[in-house]
Amino acid sequence: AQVPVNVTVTGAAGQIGYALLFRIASGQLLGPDTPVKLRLLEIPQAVTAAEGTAMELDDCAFPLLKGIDIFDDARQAFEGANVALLVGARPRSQGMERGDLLEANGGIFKPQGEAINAGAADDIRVLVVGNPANTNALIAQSHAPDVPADRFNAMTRLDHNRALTQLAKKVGAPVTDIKKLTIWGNHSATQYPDIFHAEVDGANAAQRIGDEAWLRDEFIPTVAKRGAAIIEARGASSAASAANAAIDHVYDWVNGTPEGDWTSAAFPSDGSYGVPEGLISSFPAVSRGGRWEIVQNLENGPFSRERIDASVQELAEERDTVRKLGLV
Ligand code: NAX
Repeated sequence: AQVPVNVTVTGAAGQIGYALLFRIASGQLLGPDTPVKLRLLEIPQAVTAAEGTAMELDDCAFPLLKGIDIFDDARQAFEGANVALLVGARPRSQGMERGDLLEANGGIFKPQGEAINAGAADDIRVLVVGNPANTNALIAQSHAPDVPADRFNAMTRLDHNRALTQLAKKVGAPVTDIKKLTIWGNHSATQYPDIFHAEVDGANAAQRIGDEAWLRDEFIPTVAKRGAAIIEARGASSAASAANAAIDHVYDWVNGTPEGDWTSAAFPSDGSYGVPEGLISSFPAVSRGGRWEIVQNLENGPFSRERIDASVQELAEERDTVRKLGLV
């Protein structure tokens, strides 16, 4: 029998955790032939709630689920981890400045990076979901010097999937007809969803739409502010869609992206497209042999360039802030 893959999930008792764990255990993260063991990390106050979720996971009798362990200690939780989904984070509270938020999250992602460095498996892949995701990933990565930097990703797949559906609705096509969309930059309001290289059933999306006002005033803000719109409508932030995006991201990372298409993922820049090396920025990306590659040689006009640069600038500022705080 195949050796189970150890999947560590932080923030397991939260709302994304609740939507995520059942899908991992059912085989959707790694595929229908891969048994998994779950290692759940929570803060001590939430361990009992995580135990409740574990009881429900037991009650599903998932054939692929080979064990569940619950921890309130990062070192133990990441021991032997092959995949780590870093969902638990410190949310912004009223009156909190960005620097305070980054500092509070540094208190979570620094020790988690150290724990990954100390005990995770050699093939560890880390996806950071907890916000501010890109810079949290940078903090964790910089405290895991023995792990290749490109194993630390941040999630922009939810933004990507949101953009797919908005574009599909606009042109009246199924989402499966849309290819080569890109989210550039930071998972924040400055992100740039780019349709200039996108295709609708093989035809260029931007040309087909031919309406820059729609792009500028509707599409981009709708995608970038979708999280806030969900909170407004649902009274709670995106959870099932965020979990779905995490599943999509890791599945593609491990199994590869389909031929003739790409997706969006944030990982350390190699300097492509003028994004400073090391910043964890979202790119057009294909996965081959278990590694992300940036799609090269895309021509970006001034409309795109300006927006990519603004989001990357924000990432650079976040990095400078955490550098001053001694977190990277
Ligand atoms: P919840 O507040 O429901 O759950 C977070 C859980 O994390 C809580 O159970 C908390 O006890 C736990 N936690 C806190 N500190 C921890 C630590 N040091 N170790 C382990 N667990 C810890 O939030 P939820 O709605 O699940 O969202 C989780 C994170 O995802 C938030 O930071 C949120 O902003 C972020 N999101 C990121 C998205 C993305 O696209 N990248 C989209 C969805 C979501 O907004």
